[in-house]
Amino acid sequence: PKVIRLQDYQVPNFQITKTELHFNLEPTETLVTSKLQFERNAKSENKSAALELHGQDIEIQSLKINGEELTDEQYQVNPESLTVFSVPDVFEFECVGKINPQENTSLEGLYKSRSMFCTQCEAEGFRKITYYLDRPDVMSEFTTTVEADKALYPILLSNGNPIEKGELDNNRHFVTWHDPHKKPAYLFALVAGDLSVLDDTFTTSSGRDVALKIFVEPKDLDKCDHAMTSLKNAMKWDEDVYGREYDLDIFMIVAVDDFNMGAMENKGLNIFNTSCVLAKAETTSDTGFQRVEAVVAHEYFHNWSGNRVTCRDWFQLSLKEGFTVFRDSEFSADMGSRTVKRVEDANVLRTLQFAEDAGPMAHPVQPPSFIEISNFYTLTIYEKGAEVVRMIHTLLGAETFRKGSDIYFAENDGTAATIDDFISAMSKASGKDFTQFMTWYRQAGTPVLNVADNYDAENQKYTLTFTQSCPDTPEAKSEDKKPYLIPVRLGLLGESGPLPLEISDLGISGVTDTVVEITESTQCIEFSNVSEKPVPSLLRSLSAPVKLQFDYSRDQLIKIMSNDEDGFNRWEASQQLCVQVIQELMSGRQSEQPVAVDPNLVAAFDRLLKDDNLDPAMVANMLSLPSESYLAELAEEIDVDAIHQCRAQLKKTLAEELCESFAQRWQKTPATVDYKADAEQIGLRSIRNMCLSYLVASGQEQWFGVAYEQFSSANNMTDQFSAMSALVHSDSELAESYASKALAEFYQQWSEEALVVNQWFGVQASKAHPNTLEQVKALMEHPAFTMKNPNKVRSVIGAFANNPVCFHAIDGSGYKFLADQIIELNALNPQIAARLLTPLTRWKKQTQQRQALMIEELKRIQSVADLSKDVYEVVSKSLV
Ligand code: B3K
Ligand code: ZN
Repeated sequence: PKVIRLQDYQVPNFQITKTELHFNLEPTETLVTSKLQFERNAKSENKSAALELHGQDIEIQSLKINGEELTDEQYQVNPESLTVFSVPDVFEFECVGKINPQENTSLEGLYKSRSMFCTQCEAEGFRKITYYLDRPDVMSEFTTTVEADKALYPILLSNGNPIEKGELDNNRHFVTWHDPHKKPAYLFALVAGDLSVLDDTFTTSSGRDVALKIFVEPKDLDKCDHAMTSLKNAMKWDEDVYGREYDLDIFMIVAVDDFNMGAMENKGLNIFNTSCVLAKAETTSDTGFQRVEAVVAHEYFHNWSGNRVTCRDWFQLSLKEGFTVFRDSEFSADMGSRTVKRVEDANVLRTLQFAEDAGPMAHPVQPPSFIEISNFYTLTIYEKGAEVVRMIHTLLGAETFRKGSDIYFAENDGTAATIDDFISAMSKASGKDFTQFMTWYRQAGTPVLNVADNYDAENQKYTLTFTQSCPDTPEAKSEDKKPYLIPVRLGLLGESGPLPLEISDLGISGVTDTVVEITESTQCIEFSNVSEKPVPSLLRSLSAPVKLQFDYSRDQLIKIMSNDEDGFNRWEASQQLCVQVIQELMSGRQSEQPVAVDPNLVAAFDRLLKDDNLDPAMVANMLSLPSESYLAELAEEIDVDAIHQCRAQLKKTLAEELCESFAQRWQKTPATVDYKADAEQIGLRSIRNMCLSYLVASGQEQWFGVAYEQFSSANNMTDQFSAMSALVHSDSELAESYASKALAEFYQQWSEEALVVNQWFGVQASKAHPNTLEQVKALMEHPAFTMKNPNKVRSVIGAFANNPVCFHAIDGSGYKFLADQIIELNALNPQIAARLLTPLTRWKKQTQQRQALMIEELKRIQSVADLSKDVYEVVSKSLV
């Protein structure tokens, strides 16, 4: 397979001014007629270039130029392209092609999801629909007619506004849509089905009414209210915070069951995975509600950051994704609790993105090359990309950042832009030089920021010495990497509170919180008039996506945990304290000299439980132990069993020793009555369920009964599922009968709700138990399971592959199982296959024995005939 490189970018030889499409929809034989108005691109150097169009799996019925059928000598068809050798400077190209949506299991292009037709074109799916210049810098005005059977597909949708509709012979009908905004083909969408709709309107700041419509299968109409509220909130927020108004008279969302990702921002017609639209108290947990709010907002925000201003090429993907994730994350922070949102984002970044940065697929936020672009919709492009934008926001301040975003939208509206265009706008707004900052876009790997301190009591001076480095990644050696500009937000804690900061070199004084810019490999910051030896609170709110190293004592961590002004760092200190204690248990285990859990941690947790002033959601987060994957991320060599056991041991010890405090906190936190997915109620449910999970972990049977009782009587999914999950994950044999009863009843109750059944699959596939693999195989035989639905695949196979103890079983059974599934999925759905492969590629930090087993399976996958580009790229890079 060919490597595509940023440095090879060339402007297109042609532009397509107008695109007219006609779809005659039939499940196995859809006819697509396209009429495209081409003209040579004035900016192209090749004035006599042949016309080369992208296209795949299309059966050509007819090809015309300016109305004349092409003869066989005038063109050539290859598996992925069509070349017309000689064309005029301006012409109309017409193609009639036949495609088979029914057999399209890749879920890219036009396909069927249950009884409806839908599309997914980003990044390169449009070429499976018709021959086209399928690249984001070719933008065209689309008019689309959809024709189908009227009874089976009463609803026919595409981008823009409906301009004509009518009846046809044979019980067929059609609707024509026109999108006045020029767009690249990846933003094209079409939907046809028997759908119900939730209607609403939004009046924009300039007084225009926009019709809002959410289309779902009739059975799901009662689960659309939250998405609609989230949409309206997002529309208002984008006006208030970014001055961005919606630009069409209609905005539609369609929910489909079979979808590779979360959702897609097609112009005026967003298509969503049902899991990111549907929400109802009884069937959806708090995290589900929050995900719906975030994804609805994310896709809506793309209307400006993505659609009005799109990407020149796919190397600029983070231009729209990083910026839009930053926007949706700030929106969620404004809708709920800012600190809680930051903790959640930091957890994802530090466990998943840092691991990606350290793995074989590590790439910069602007990758220099790829084989298959679908493999680059990554945590690095999205989450690290968002962190990079967040750092710009931190460095510039909200007001200047907004000025920069206004300049960016004004200068690039209606065009396909680059990351450099974005930075240039930020630079114009601020006068700041971003040359060094660009390292964040061009270098892969997670920087390590080491900090040491020194207190000079006599001169009342306190010095922090920062040393930065970045580990080797596939594209560059550590010693060849340039230093980053790292914004470090910090404060100093004294005995009785925050100390005033005086940094004369930087002209800072009189504040207790500030941002310093670290630009050198080694750099000192000197504070004056420091009256006592402080505890530094560093990298507040995770002000940069780096690994911070400071040799904190446990006393210092406890101090930050209880006193810091920055809520994020209080949480962070509680996590580091737990990490230290778990690591201590692990070394005890290794040297066969068991150690006891540090009583200071127990006491700190006890104080937290009794603290009524702290936000309950934050207490729950602070009581939540670092995940096994985060602990693995921190380890030099991963011992999955030790991590699992020591973490479980800590949880059990805390549960036993603080049983009474957990019980008290649980008792005095009322169960919520009328479910609302607001920050207050979510906080209450999270602390209550956190307490219950500890109480169940204590192993006392009375709590199994309590959990079972909560499971059966809960009026919302959060309480019901948390209780069941606590029982399922308990390692006590006594809990087993409660857990299996709950699991059986849960399925009985929810067998008709696909998304709830997925949760039921997931909890069983993530249980750390020797029987889990057998159980997973049994679940794959369950009538509700199918390899063709990505949500099902993720909830069974994906959950298992991210269940460390079971996936890494020392007999290699987990690896072999996953490889078998990848091989099957490679033929069905390459994108999902490649994505699911990730855990198997992370062999470097595993023990020798496991490494060998993992590599063996990777090689087995590599040797499969007809390997998709997607799987080929991931496997081959992970075997280097
Ligand atoms: N832009 C889409 C992602 C499409 C991925 C295709 N492989 C969703 C989003 O980020 O909003
Ligand atoms: Zn996006």
